[in-house]
Amino acid sequence: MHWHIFCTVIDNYGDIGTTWRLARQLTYAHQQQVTLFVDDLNALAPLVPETDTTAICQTLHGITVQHWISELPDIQPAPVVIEAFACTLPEQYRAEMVKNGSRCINLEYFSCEDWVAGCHGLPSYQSDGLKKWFFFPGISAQTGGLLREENLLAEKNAFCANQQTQNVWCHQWQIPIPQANSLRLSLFGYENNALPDLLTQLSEQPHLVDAYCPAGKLQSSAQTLFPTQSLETGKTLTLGKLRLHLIPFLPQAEFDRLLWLCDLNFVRGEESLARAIWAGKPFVWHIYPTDDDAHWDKLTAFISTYAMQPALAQLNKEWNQQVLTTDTVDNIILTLPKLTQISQETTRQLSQQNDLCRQLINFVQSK
Ligand code: TRH
Repeated sequence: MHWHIFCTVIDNYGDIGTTWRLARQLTYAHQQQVTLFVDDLNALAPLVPETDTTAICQTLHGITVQHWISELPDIQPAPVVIEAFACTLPEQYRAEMVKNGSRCINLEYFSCEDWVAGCHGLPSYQSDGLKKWFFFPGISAQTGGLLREENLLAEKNAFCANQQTQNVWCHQWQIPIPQANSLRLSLFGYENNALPDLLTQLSEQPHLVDAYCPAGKLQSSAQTLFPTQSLETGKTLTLGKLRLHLIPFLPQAEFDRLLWLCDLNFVRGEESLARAIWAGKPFVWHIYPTDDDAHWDKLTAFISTYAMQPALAQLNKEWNQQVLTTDTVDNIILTLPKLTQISQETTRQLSQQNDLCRQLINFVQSK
């Protein structure tokens, strides 16, 4: 079956990150033919370094990527069209969809709020007769699941069990090999005023800490701790027992391994959150903040649905408030083995559900 996926990049990497991952899964795991229409190739390039940001149309990893800048070339709509995150389809194309009887899915943002289960899978009636449905990612059985590659957990287990593989991988991606028995953290996030406190509290722990911060917004928040240093990718900064590694932004296909390498993962947005869930390690989610503060409801709903342990829930809240209390980090460190065990078990349980791509295909076939 042929699929067209439309994505407008609002900000950051979440929109393109999700649609690119979906395109890959449809192509590789389900042998579907996919064209991804995206309006900003510069957002795709860090995730897929082979991207030619000047090409109108290119094939990347078996997926046709069409730069959606203005008028689309004269193309027939596919039988299934994914309108990611309620982006607006081109008028002419939409009219053709109605004529052809294409099915349109509005792939929505991940959320665990109560109303989502009631809206997932509902038809969205259109005055021009377009056949359209809502599809919501989620972690409850009443929602559409999360994207998860078929062999993801097996790959993760193999990586985590093999020190040599980890070292080779670190070397390949310019990531300093963690010190023996250190506590390892990944730090992906938006700017955050709590970062200096977090790093200071970690540096005062009795054991060594390796913190990996990929190039991006959060790196700049470390500046107040290192006022005389320039924060360049590739550098390692030292504070007491802590080493802060400013590492390159990785291709999307490698990002999981950073999470697998670490004991505690800080992520942001919905796409990296899903990856942190599959990593089976305790994590802290810096949710994308909205002007109307709706993100707090979303965060609270997630913490409750995921049944996050209190110490971890506390750190999640404080990280989003950007103020840490003194014993929050201590509580995490003290309970880390237990938190890890629980995270692994939750991941195992969630992986019993069909992943989003499988659920989406089943849904489309049922229509
Ligand atoms: O980039 P984000 O902040 O995207 C956000 C959210 O999706 C939010 O909901 C949306 O409304 C807003 O943008 C406009 O966070 P997210 O969703 O986690 O996407 C990050 C992607 O970047 C994800 O696919 C993982 C990937 N990534 C890499 O590929 N390499 C890296 O080194 C890192 C750190 C991330």
